[in-house]
Amino acid sequence: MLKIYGHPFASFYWKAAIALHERDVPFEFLMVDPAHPENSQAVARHAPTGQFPVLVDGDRVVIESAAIIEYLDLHHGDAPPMVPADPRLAIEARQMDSVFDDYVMAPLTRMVFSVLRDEDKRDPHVRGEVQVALDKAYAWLERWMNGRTWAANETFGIADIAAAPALFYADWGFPIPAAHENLHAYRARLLARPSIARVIDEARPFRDFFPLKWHPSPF
Ligand SMILES: N[C@@H](CCC(=O)N[C@@H](CS)C(=O)NCC(=O)O)C(=O)O
Repeated sequence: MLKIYGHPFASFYWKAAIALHERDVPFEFLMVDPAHPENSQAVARHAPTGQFPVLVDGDRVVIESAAIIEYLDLHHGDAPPMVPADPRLAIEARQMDSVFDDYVMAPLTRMVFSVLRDEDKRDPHVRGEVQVALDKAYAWLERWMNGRTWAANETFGIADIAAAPALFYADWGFPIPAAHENLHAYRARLLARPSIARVIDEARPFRDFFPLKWHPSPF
């Protein structure tokens, strides 16, 4: 059986888990936390900075959420691929996966790391810079989602998988402005999808981990 290292609250683990659920692939979940040092040691061996998700399929180890999703498309489950088989369509899917990872998740992660520092070591400029970055990303995505149901090729896929944790957590820390109706409607569509509702549910017991507590929890 496939093994996957991760943590139920971790956004990039969500990406792999959503793809597994979409493809109805059974897997063994290996929790990366202080109670399971052997799992942390395994991800430290497999991934450059010990980051997860890490997928183990027999002798094959795959790291990086997007690569894991593409690996699952090829080797596990028989749902439509999360990255379209047509390379012309795959461009838009990969483009939007990167947009959500790099311009939504990355600024939010920067804020999280800043807050996790000791108070006297925090950079006071980070919150404003992250707000500016997310304002730009939200405005761009509001235009992009105009007339679209899903983020790429009008088919649920890797772009929406990346969007789910990015928009879920970013909106918690830095609420999407109410005027961005397309983006709000898209986020609601994502959260209603069974594979995504499931990872949100599995993360619920860990909601106190979220360090940007200036807004109420959406759980
Ligand atoms: N580019 C990686 C990012 C993975 C990542 O940042 N994972 C987080 C959890 S969601 C992590 O492992 N954080 C702990 C660490 O970096 O030590 C991917 O797409 O899988």
